[in-house]
Amino acid sequence: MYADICKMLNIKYPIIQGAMAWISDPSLVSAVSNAGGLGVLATGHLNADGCVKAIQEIRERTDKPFAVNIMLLSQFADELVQAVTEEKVPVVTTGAGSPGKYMKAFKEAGIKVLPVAASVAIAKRMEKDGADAVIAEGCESGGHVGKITTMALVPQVVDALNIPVIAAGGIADGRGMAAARMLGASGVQIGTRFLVAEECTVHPNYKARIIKAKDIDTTTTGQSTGHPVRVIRNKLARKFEELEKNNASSEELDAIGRGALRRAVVEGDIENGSVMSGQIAGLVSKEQTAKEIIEELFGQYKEIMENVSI
Ligand code: TUI
Repeated sequence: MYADICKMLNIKYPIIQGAMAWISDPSLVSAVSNAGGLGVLATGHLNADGCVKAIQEIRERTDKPFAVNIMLLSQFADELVQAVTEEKVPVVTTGAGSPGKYMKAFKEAGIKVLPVAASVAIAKRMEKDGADAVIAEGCESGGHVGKITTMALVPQVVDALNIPVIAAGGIADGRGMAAARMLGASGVQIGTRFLVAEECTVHPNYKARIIKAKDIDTTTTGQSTGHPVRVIRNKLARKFEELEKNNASSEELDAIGRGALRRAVVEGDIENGSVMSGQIAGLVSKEQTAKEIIEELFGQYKEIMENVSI
């Protein structure tokens, strides 16, 4: 039930903002939390010092609960975990790996842990390791993705687990929220729609590209490296595709990928940078405040639920 996750996380709406490296900073996180959702700080681009500074800034901007995401492929994962446990943040989400070895430290600090899982087997392992809820993320999502769609993944994870499941991937309006609820989800995680929030500090070129995007504009690169990433198709993505077709080594691909997200997010180079985006970008049509986004989403969701018939 959506109400249960609100109670567990002490938030007004069952809407969690997806962590986006370089993008979900204290400005976006505090805006989402102040609007009654759960803002999530991305730390994929930060070390422990940067993370602690960002947590302090969030706390200056909001007294509402927020989360910190630990991207487990980060070279700083160990020190980031230490930082969030010392700071005793209310909630941690994790991505791109299993947080098992950190679970004890999170629990001892009284932190609620919501790992992202992209398959049933990994979701089950996370429940066993002590997760409070699992975020089931379908391959419609932007960034690092698994192989299964949200529609197929969420009900299978719901049936396999006894803890709440948050649906993620391909959700950007009240219809998506209602659909997730029908699949048995206890809440939703939304990234792409919050990319165009007024409080989101991503480069204006990036926002404009998301707003312009059509349904078929994303692709996944890096399949051959074992870390597929969903991005808007551009010059960089085409270069990746070409190299992968020619069996380039993962070192070569990594070298091209390095710094690419920063190039798009900070410098606004949306042709040669990595413009990570979910497939739902085609539905995202205008810039709004985080509060407007959340209230519109929940308003649409409520209207659907009140008028639903067989
Ligand atoms: O983590 C994400 N999305 C991301 S992270 C990111 S930064 C990045 N940049 C370049 C290359 C790679 C990453 C951009 N987007 N989403 C959560 C997510 N987690 N999706 C899938 C998973 C996942 C995958 C494997 C979770 C657990 C897992 O476990 C593997 C295992 O064996 O335990």
